[in-house]
Amino acid sequence: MRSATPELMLETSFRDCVLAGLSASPKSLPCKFFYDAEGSRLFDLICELPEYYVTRVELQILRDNLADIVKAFGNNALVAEFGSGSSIKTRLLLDRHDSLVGYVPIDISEKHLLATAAALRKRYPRLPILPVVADYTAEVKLPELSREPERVVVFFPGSSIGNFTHAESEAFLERARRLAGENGAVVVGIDMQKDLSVLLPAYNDAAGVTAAFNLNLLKRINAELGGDFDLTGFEHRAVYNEREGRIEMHLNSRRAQRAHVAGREFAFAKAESVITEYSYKYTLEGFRQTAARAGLRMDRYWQDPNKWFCLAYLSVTASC
Ligand code: AVJ
Repeated sequence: MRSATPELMLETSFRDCVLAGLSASPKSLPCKFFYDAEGSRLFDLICELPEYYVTRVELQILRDNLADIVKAFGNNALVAEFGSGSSIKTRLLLDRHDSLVGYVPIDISEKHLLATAAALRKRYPRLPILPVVADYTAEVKLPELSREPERVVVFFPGSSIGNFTHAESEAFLERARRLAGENGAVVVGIDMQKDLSVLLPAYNDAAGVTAAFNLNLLKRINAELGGDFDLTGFEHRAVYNEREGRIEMHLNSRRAQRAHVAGREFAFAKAESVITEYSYKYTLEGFRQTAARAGLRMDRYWQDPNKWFCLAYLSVTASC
């Protein structure tokens, strides 16, 4: 039997997820498929936008508290990062940490991951860099190490945990806890609830980059799944759902229309919305409770002076 390549498996699941999402009511498309080459390029642009405070503020928290954060990791720690991308934030930590026994970047994009790993090996010749190609929304295993770590730290910056519902976050944190194991820790970036005058522009930027990022999902469906979406027939909308504490990104149909994907037809009413992304915003107490339900104790956290963002250090409490 021939085994499918990861790319083929991803394609199948992209198709299945899109067909399932467009068949549901209300319609939705999964945000994890934003990041093709163009989507990743647009996301990098988002991170540079004056309105998108998230990346900048988290980097500032890391810079301002580096010594403290590194100390919290302890000696001989292994850092495993979910969705490592270019590992920009982690470089700050790796720059300062001689006592790491290894760095395990985990990412779904093999090409990007291996290029990053090669660059990191050049920069940190003595540090074992052990990349793992995996989808962190599923179970992940750590590679064998020559030196046993004293602590496994699962690092998940960027507030991507905000894409998960509270129930999904809890399940995700449980998996992270199992990966970290006894004596381990999970260090996670979370975006805080804040004034809408700050929050809304971050997802409705004046230059329209977020709109392009959102619409790129339809472009990707057209290119990869034989879709025929008219990109001018949909508009980007980002709203804050106060009750759920989340930003919701939608693609709204400007008129009644039909579109085809992989040979199937879908009808859109005028003003009908397709949900493309949730971005949950937390309170400290709310996140503390989610973590606790996953067997993790928020021992400490670091924030910017405005308290817009939070890097939380969660210790494994429950036995694994
Ligand atoms: C990568 C999930 C953290 O929710 O802020 C940015 C994605 N979407 N602008 C976020 C995103 C629109 C981002 N995360």
